[in-house]
Amino acid sequence: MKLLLLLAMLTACAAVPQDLSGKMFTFPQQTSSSHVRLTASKQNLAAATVCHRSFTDLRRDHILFSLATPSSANDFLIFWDEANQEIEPHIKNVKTEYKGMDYKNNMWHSICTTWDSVDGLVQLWFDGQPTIRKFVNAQSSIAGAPIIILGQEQDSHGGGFDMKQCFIGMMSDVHMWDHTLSSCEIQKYVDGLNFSPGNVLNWSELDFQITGRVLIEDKQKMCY
Ligand SMILES: *[C@@H]1O[C@H](CO)[C@@H](O)[C@H](O)[C@H]1NC(C)=O
Ligand SMILES: [Ca+2]
Repeated sequence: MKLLLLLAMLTACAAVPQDLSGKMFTFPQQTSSSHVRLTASKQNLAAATVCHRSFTDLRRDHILFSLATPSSANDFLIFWDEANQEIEPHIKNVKTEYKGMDYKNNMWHSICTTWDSVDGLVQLWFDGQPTIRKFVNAQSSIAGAPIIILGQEQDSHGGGFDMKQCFIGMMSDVHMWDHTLSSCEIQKYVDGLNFSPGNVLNWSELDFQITGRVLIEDKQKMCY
C-alpha cells in the first residue's frame, strides 16, 4: 500500500516530456525566482554542444543558459556581459570572452557553443557565424548531477539567483548534445532545417519544470 502511494506520488511529480516544437518560453518580468529547470537525459559529458534561440531587450548582464554541478556552479554557462559587450561561455568555471557579436535588441539570435575536453577548445556560433576556437583550461568531464536552468543564473547548485542577471524575453529551441556538432549540423540548426535533435536536451521531447511566471507560448511567426 505504502509502495503504491509512493509510486503514485512519484508519477505525479515526474514531468512528462513535452514536444515544444513551434513554442517558446516567455519570461515576462524581472524576478529572482522565475525559471525553467530542464532535466538532462545524460550525465558526465566529455564534450558538449548547447544551442538556443533568444529574444530580449535587456541592456544589462543576463544569463542565457546555466548548468551547475555540485562541484561547480558555472560548469556550462552562457552569459551576456553588458559592460564588456561580449558573450561569455563559462566551461568548468573557466570563462571565455567573445566580443564583436551583433547582439541586437528585439530580434531572435541563435547561439551555439561547442566544447571538447580532449582538446579543451571552445567555439561559439552566433547567428550561424563561427568565432575563433579558443583553448580553455577545462579538460575534464562535466561530472556530477547537473542542474540546468533557463531564466536565472546559478551561483550555487540550483540556487543563488540574482534578479539583475535574470533573463527577460523569449527563449526557444534549446538543445544540448554530448558531442561537438559539425559546422554543417550547426548551420542546419540555425536555419531550422532538419537537424538531429539534442541527445542531452531535446526541445521536441523536453523534460522540464516551471517555477514562477514563465509561459509556454506559440512562437510568433512572420506573415507573408
Ligand atoms: C527528440 O525528440 C523527438 C520527438 O519525440 C524524437 O523523435 C527524437 O528521437 C528525439 N531525439 C533524441 C536524440 O532523443
Ligand atoms: Ca550570479
